[in-house]
Amino acid sequence: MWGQIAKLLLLNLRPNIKSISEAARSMAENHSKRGVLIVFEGCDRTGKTTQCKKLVTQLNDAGFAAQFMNFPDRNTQCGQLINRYLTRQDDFTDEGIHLMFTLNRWEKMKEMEKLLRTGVSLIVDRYSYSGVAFSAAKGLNMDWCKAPEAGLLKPDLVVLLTLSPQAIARRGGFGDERYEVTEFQNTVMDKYLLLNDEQYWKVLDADKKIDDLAADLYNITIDTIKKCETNPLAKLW
Ligand code: Z5A
Ligand code: MG
Repeated sequence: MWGQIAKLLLLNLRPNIKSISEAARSMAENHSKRGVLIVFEGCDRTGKTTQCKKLVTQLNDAGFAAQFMNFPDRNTQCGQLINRYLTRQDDFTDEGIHLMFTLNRWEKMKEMEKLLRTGVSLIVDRYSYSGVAFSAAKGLNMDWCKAPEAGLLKPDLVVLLTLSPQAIARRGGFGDERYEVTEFQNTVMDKYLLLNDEQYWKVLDADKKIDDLAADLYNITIDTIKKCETNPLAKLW
């Protein structure tokens, strides 16, 4: 008799068990969709900040959760020291300022990971590749420069914006900050190209109308979201 009761109970419960497991699966699927990490790199005046901000607006307007971030983040304690260095109010050794730029990224890692895991895509204006390319352009060893960046979140996509010398000339003069010197910027581009990894980098000529480039970047971003939103987060390098 107890066996029959158990059988009846099981038959009655089966549809519920099925619907519970379906709901759990669908919850897990939704939950496992994370935000994507997209980084913009390139030399001075290639339009990184312009494009990052435009992209975030386009994504938000289309209903995607997305947020702008930039490095150096001059608002943190470490960022304020970096700002004093860039604006020539302070001086540090090349090694010292390199580590400060890196620390500035580590300061933001918990916040970035939390946002990505809750489904917010991050559109980031400069990242570790600026750190390595600028310091290596000053003569520091590239492997030494990469070492303290190891363990930071790895981007799903790096967009390297390039401009020909003629196109740069049409964008007006440099500002007053350190590094805003043509020859140095050329060396930085050589170092960027050494870091280029075709598996997750796209090198794009930025000599286009702002809106045309923004449309291309939006399409690339949507492809990246579709491709990467269920992948686990990865670490550099
Ligand atoms: N640095 C480092 O050494 N180590 C690190 O780890 C990191 C950075 C993270 C400050 O960075 C410096 O720190 C930087 C690298 C170093 N030094 N340099 N060079 P920053 O990001 O604060 O630098 P910035 O002052 O913002 O400059 P920028 O980022 O190079 O500019 P941009 O963002 O690429 O360009 P933009 O501000 O979007 O546009 C520049 C102008 O061009 C502006 O007038 C736009 O209206 C115009 N523009 C933009 N797009 C177009 C198009 N398509 N056509 C025509 N005109 C355009
Ligand atoms: Mg900028």
